[in-house]
Amino acid sequence: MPLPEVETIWMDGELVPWGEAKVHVLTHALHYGSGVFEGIRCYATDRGPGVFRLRDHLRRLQRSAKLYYMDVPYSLDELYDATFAVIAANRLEACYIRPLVFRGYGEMGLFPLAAPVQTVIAVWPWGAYLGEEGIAHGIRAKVASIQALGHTSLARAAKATGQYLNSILAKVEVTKAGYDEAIMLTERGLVAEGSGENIFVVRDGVLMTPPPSDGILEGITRDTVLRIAAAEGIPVRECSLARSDLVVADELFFTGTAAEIVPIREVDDHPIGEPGPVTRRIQERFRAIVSGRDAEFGHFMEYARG
Ligand code: PY5
Repeated sequence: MPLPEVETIWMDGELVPWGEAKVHVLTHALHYGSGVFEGIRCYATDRGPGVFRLRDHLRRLQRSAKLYYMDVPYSLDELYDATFAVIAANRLEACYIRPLVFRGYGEMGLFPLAAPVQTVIAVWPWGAYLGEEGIAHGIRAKVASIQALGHTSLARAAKATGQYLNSILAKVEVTKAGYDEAIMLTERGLVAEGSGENIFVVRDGVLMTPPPSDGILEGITRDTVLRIAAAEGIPVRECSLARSDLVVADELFFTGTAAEIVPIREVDDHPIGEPGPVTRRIQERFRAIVSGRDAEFGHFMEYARG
């Protein structure tokens, strides 16, 4: 992708020019998907670039690494400062942030513990992942035929690169069929999540979302929505959902860092309608938080130190 706005990437402790951030073709992660990553957003605020829940994302990165037997070779504070350094080096106010920790060159077997662990933090301007129109009026979603992998197949709680082969199959399947995003079911047929988003259902004023035990990524936007709901007095239930719960919902929406909060206006060709009042309220509160204008959740915005 051409990124004329971005000049520099943080790689293994240094800022390197965009074109020099390279790896060998025998990098372990390239062959086996042995990497873990994060997706984080930085927003323009009156106090300068503000990163949404940066420490929480970096903690999840460390947990993902642990689940795949990797030690992140940098402390949380080092990664925190590196994130702001690469944002500043590229003179960006708002951007997407992609930390990646992966097994590098040096081992071709499946016992990878001798391979070096490499760390990069890339940033780039990234608009609404499912489109501005989607945020405003909702998108069309479809349940994919490919299932979400369960707890017996891999470490579901990890955000690992290889796990996204599953999401790619779902996303391509529904996109080729003319839909905007895929919904994946568990092996037991329960609703898990989107290809890169968590999912919420509103019915009779109650906000519902599947629990982590149903094999979802514990999304940081999901957690934020649960906290917003508590603050706004919206009743919440974390509970398993069947496919039919989607069709009879009053409102449906996806949450994720790249996507943000995206209403679903149609699921499996059943109309849900224009974004409803609960979705709108949560979208508005989220927008206030990420623009640095929400006193109660002000601590979710993090800024360069010193
Ligand atoms: N579920 C999956 C499978 C995800 O990939 C993501 C995030 C989420 C849920 C939501 O998690 P969070 O709210 O913490 O972002 N997906 C990435 C993102 O940056 C990659 C999308 C291309 O949004």
